[in-house]
Amino acid sequence: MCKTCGCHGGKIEKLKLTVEGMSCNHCKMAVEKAVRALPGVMTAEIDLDAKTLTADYDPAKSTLDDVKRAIADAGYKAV
Ligand SMILES: [Cu+2]
Repeated sequence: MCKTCGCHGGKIEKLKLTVEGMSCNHCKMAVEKAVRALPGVMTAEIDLDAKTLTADYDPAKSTLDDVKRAIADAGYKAV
């Protein structure tokens, strides 16, 4: 069983991405909000100093490409 949401389906995976273009706390919030809005994303956390995003997500609901696209749509670049 999934500890995060209590559901029985899906396998939650972790992803780590470098995000370029963030310079302040507002950028951090914007990227986190965009990624969290995706279906299947449980958590999204930005480390502004390291420029990294870590997230727990269900790859059956959103793919890595979906996450990258959401970041791009918010105005930043995932590498
Ligand atoms: Cu900013």
